[in-house]
Amino acid sequence: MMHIKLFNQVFFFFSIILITSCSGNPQLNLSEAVLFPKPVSVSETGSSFELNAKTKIFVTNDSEELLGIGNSLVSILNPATGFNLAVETGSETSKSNSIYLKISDLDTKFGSEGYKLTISEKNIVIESVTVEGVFRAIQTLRQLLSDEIESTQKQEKQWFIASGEIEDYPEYAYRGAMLDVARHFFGVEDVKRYIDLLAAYKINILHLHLSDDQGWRIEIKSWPKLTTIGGSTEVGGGEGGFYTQEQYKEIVAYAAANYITVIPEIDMPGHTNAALASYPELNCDGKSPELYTGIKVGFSTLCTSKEITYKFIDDVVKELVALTPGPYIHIGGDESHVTDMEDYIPFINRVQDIVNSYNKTVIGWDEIAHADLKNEAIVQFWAKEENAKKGVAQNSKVIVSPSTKTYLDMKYDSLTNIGLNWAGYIELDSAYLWTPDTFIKGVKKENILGIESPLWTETITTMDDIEYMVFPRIIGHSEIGWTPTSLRNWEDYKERLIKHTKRLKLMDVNYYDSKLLSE
Ligand code: TNX
Repeated sequence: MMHIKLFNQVFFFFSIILITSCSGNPQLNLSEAVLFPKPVSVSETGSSFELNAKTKIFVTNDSEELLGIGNSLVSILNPATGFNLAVETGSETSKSNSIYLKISDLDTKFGSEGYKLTISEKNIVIESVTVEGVFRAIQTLRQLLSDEIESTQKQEKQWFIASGEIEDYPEYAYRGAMLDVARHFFGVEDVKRYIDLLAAYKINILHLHLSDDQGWRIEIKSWPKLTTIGGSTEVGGGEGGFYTQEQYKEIVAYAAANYITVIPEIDMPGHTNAALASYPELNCDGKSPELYTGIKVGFSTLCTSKEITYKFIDDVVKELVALTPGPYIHIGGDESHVTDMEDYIPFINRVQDIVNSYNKTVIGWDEIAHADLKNEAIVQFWAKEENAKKGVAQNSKVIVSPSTKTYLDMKYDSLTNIGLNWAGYIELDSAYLWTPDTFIKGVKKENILGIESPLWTETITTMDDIEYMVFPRIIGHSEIGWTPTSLRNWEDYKERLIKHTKRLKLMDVNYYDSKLLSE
C-alpha cells in the first residue's frame, strides 16, 4: 500500500512538471497587466499565450470591416515582432496558435463597444457585438504585450500574453478630446498622430474647434474668403492655415478607421473675428475689423439682426454636414460677451433650427442653455453649474468638461512653461481625482452623455507641446470615461502610470514627467 501511495505522489509530481513544461510558456498573471483604461473585470488563469511567427489571425465573419480591423492588428504587431502576420477568414475558433476576431451575441451589458477577450495557452478569442468593440479590444491586447511592441524596430525577444479572461465595456458612451486648431493651426499629419494616440486609450470622439477670433480653418466653398483671409494667420501672427475639404475628409476617414467620430465646431455668435474680418457684411456696421492675433476673448459677435448672417450660417452648416458622417454639429455659443442676451437667445434658437434642418444634433458650450434647447441639443459644461442644470431642466444631456479638471491647456504647476492658469493648476492627481456624476450638483449620471478634455492652443504651437499638455492627463480622463468609479483609485492608477511611462517613451510621446510619478 505504502508503495502505491508513494508511486502516486511521485507520478503526480512528475506529471506537474510535464504539464508546465509542455508549452514552455511562462506563468504570467493577467491581473497584474498594466491596462489603461482599467477594464471592468479581469480573471487570470496563470499561464500565457505565445505570439510567434506562425500565429494565425482569423476573422470569423465574412466582413470587410472586420478584415480591416484585423489588418490594423497586424500593423500593430508586425513592426516590433518582425513577423509577417496576415489576416485570414475562418469560421471555427479552435485552432491552436491563433487569434480570432469574432462578432458574437454577447450579453446586453457589453453594449456596442464592449468586448470579451479570452486568452489561453492555445489561442486568443476576441468577441464583441460590433466591429467597434473588436477594435477597442485590440487596444487592450496591444497593452497586454510587453512595452517593446510599441517599437518601430524589430526586437529580439519572445512575445507572451498572460492568460485569462477580460470582460470590458464603457461607463460613458461619449469619451472625447477637443483640439483647438483655430488659435494655432495644426496640419493633417499632426491630427492623425493625435487620433492614433487617442484611439489607444479607447477615446471615441475628436471635437475640432475649427473657427475662432484668430482663424477660420475649414474651407467653405460658398464663402471662400473665410480661409483665404480668415485662415491666413494665428495667435502670434504666424501664417495659420486651413484644411481643404479634401484634407478634412481625410481626417474624418482616418478617425473613422480608429472608431473616432469627428465633431466639427463653428463657434458663434462670439469668437468670430476671423469670419468678420473676411466678410464686412457679417458686421452690424458693415465694416470688417482687422485680423486678430492676440489671446483676448469675448470681443466679437456676428450681427444677429442681419438676415445675411443666417444665410451665411446655413451655407456653412450645409457644407459642413456634407463632410460630417457623425450625428453632431457643435455651434460654440460661449463667451459672447458683446452679444446682448436678448439677441443671443433668438440667435441660438435659430441656429439650432438650421442645424436640425440638416438632421444633425446640436452641441453647444453651457451658455446655450439660456436658449430654448430643441431636439435633444447637448450642453457642454465647462464653467457654470447653473447652465448645466438649466440644460438638464430642458431634458438635455450634458458633456462634462470642467475647466478645473479637464482643460488640458491649464499648466500642471507654476513651473510649466506653456499653458494658461485661469482655471488653476491641474496636476496628474487633480486631473484624475473626480467623478463626472458627482461633480455638478443636480446633474446625475442619467443626465450625462460623457466627458471631454479640451486643448485650447493659445500657447501651444507644436505637436510636442500638444503631447506635453495632453499626456498623461488624458489617460486619466479616458479611465474616468470608461472605468466604473468603484474600480478607480489614485494610488493604483499612479502605480500603473509609473509602469506605463516606459511604453509612452517607446510610443515617442513627449509626456509630462510629473514628480508624482517618482514619489
Ligand atoms: C475659455 S472654454 C474659452 C476658450 C479659451 C479658453 C482658454 C470656452 C468655451 N472658451 O475660448 O481658449 O478659455 O483656456
